[in-house]
Amino acid sequence: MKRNQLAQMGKLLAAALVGLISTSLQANAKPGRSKQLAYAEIMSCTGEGKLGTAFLAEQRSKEGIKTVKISLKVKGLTSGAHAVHIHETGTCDPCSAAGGHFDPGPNSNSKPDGNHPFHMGDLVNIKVGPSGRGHLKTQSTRITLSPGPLSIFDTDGSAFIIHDNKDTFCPEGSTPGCAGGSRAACGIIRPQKPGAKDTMRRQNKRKKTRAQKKRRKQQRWSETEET
Ligand SMILES: [Cu+2]
Repeated sequence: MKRNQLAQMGKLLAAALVGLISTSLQANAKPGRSKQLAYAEIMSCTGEGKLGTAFLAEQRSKEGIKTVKISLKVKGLTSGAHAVHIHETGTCDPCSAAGGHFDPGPNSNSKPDGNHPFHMGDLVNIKVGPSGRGHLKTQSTRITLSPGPLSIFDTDGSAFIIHDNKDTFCPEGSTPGCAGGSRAACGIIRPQKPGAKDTMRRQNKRKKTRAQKKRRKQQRWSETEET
């Protein structure tokens, strides 16, 4: 056998070995531990720049049920409740280009006032305080980040839309515009690079630490008052 042929065979064997190792790693991935992450920068629809950020994390139960946790923070919105949905196209230029509500087939109907509130991308309202700031923490089993029929990373991607008004969850468009009306903000959802730090987890950890510190401080105060 010639030296060239031997080298080529060696390369093929190495490639096959790498493939085998990676398949076996995937097969052994523990449910609940393997996480898909994504994020979105929330931009104003009226030219006021960045208004916030959203983080998404998919977790799989032992039974294989996929849940996507969502944490979305915004500022600069009017006080009150605002509709939040995942819309069907990953573009925000202009905000109307994000299309209707994410609702893949076979019986899809992405019209905001049709099939509402049963679109796969329908979420609960975000509550914005008098300061214009709001934080939404929610989860959905209607969508996935990983590949599949409900993946928001389909061929044209997906985007968050925050509306000017609240979603009244009217069934089947019984009142036009009841899904939130005009669009206030938009954020293209992008996959977070593998190996990126889980920002949502870090945020929650920071929040827990702050709450613990506050509790300890309160305890110290009450102890001082008692003595
Ligand atoms: Cu919407």
